[in-house]
Amino acid sequence: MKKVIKKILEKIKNNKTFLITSHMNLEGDALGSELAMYLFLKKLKKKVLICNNDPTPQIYEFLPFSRVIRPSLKDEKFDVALVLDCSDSSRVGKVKDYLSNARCIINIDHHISNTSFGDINWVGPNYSSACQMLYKLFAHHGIMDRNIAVCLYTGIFTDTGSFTYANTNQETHKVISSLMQYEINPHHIDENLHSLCSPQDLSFISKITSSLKYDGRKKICWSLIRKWEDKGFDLTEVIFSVMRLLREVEVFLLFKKLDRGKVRVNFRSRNYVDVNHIAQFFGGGGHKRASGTTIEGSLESVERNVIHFVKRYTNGLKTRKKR
Ligand SMILES: [Mn+2]
Repeated sequence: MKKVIKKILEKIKNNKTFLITSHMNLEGDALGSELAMYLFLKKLKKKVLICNNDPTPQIYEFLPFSRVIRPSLKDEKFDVALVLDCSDSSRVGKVKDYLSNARCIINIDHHISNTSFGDINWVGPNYSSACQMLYKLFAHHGIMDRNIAVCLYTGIFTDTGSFTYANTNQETHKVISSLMQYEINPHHIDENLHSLCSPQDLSFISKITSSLKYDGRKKICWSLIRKWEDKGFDLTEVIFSVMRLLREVEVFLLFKKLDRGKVRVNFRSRNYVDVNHIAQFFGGGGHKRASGTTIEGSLESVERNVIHFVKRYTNGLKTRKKR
């Protein structure tokens, strides 16, 4: 057993009260890992609370026990805070205030940009998802049931783009195969996650995808969004999945205008470009193939600076020709 896994299991064994949290802008891996950890600790008869900065998006309400997640806490004290799928302690938002109520912070994450902010840090950039890391942790303990399996499946499913991204490997499928023993229903999970748009949502998406900017020579595709609409689902992923249909594009970007003169930039790459590296240059981070950052400035100036920088990475890049 890895030393750090042993350390985490010991900390869990020797303590009673736990706080679980994750990053802002919740998605499948954040919520899946939180709820799986909650159920695991409950099985060990621990006192557990989950608290998040943001409300749970509607599409994830099907996850077992999603209703236990709290928007705030009183002045509860905790032995241990578990921060999951979160690269940086500032990304937990207002929950950061409660982290100091814990005597020990355990940081379990797969972002390559993780800042190792915990007292115990298990950072595994080779894992597809935080959920795949938790599978390993729970397996050492021999604890698994259907509800935990549904949560872990959902996190792995969403973070691998339905098992299609480059972070999907043999180990990922082995874990999924083992989770399938618990009679989870992949079709039901997929339906909850992907049958989600109203006709208005679809026209918003089509507005964005019909005004894409595209630099074929530089293998870059991007979109400027002046009025971002928060939906009950992860619209960013939906738009990227449409953009990915473009052949011979390597880097995909979304520029979203936020309040107070800020712009959120999301990056995705297909095969070669390290977008974690690019996002880190602009003060953000994430993974090699998916990352993001928030930059101050007008939409146009941020677009100009970022695209100029991205071109350094795609210049002269030969992408695979369509056969
Ligand atoms: Mn993740």
